[in-house]
Amino acid sequence: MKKKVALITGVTGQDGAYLSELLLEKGYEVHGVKRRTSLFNTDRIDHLYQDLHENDVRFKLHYGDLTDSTNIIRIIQEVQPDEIYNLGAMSHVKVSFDTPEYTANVDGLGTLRILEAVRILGLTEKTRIYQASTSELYGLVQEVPQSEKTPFYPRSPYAVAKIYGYWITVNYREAYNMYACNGILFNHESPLRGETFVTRKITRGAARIALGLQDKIYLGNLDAKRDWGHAKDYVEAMWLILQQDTPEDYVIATGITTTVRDFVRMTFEELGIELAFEGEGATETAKVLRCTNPEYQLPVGKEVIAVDPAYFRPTEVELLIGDPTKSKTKLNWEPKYDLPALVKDMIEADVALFKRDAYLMEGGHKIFNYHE
Ligand code: NDP
Ligand code: GDR
Repeated sequence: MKKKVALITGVTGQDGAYLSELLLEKGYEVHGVKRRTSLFNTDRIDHLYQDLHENDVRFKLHYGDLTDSTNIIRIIQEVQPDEIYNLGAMSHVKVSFDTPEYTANVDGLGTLRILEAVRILGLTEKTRIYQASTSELYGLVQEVPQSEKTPFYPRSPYAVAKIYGYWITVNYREAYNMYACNGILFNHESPLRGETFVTRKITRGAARIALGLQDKIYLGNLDAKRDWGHAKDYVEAMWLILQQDTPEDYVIATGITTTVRDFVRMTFEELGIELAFEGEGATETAKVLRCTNPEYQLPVGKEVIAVDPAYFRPTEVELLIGDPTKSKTKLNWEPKYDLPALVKDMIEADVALFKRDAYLMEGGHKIFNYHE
């Protein structure tokens, strides 16, 4: 059978890395779009790299950017993909308030550029397109749990840009009969999660505090509730969405919601550290109540969490909880990781990572750690 060819935008991101692994395991030839950066930014996919001089290279990177139509057209023309996964985005909700126009360009118009390129190149019958839509579209709560039928009410420039991406995908499907689908994915995390998203900020901060490398973690809204899953499970759903007889949109979620505060609690408990929360809003803190892990020397009463209002968002999404009924029944998709398993995976990876830092520091190396 002819090997399938996939093109992934956002290949250097969390999902791009897991999806590349999955597709390579399935025998695909995988092409990724990466941006030119002044330092290497391929840490997450370096283990997949193949020297282009080898035979049968199945993983190839192309320089590109979703803001550049001619570049997108050229790459798609060259690659002639059977499947495109449009994962590239300015994906940080808080940062989108600082860069709203850029976010609209990449996350909104970027989606249009992919769809238009496929149309211009006459590939509408060959190429299937996955659009990385998001639970952020639901924004201000209209109903819970949120399903494919729940109305949208975006609450950030990111979500407004993504809503354009959502609808232009639906429109091209209907107007040009394209196989183009939205995966409305709820938050998904992993050891590869970007360091400034809240889960990773917590797991890496907790690991560093336990190892004596950091004093405390400053966070924003601890009351926000998210439906968190593992990115490994969610990329499987992306692939399934493109393997169906008809193109449709799907919610991908666990159906369970948890506060940021409880994510903090679970992370520290995984390290054998029990926390006591006190105060509320901008004055809330968490201190060590008990530390049962002899490896970590944390005194009782040490403050490890404080709220910094700088992390509050001008408009917040307070509650997300997805209804995955459609994906469970139609795609037969079932996540393998629950939240405790996700927390364990993330904290174990961060402890291992920062033990290496601690070791290097003992040897006299300077390690700088930018944390936001
Ligand atoms: P990441 O932020 O980890 O990765 C984003 C990727 O997009 C990176 O490879 C980044 O490149 C690339 N990118 C950014 N700007 C551009 C641009 N102008 N042109 C081309 N590529 C660009 O995100 P995730 O992997 O977590 O998410 C993947 C997609 O899914 C995103 O579209 C996100 O909005 C969406 N999503 C994510 C969810 C989640 O919980 N993770 C949930 C729902 C949707 P670089 O490495 O150079 O920065
Ligand atoms: P989100 O993820 O905005 O849901 O977008 P993030 O982890 O950034 O925030 C989740 C919730 O935690 C609260 N929060 C903090 N967030 C960050 N980043 N830093 C903090 O210090 C902090 N303290 C509290 C936030 O206010 C928020 O309520 C992610 C991204 O991956 C999007 O691209 C994706 O579309 C959605 O998930 C689904």
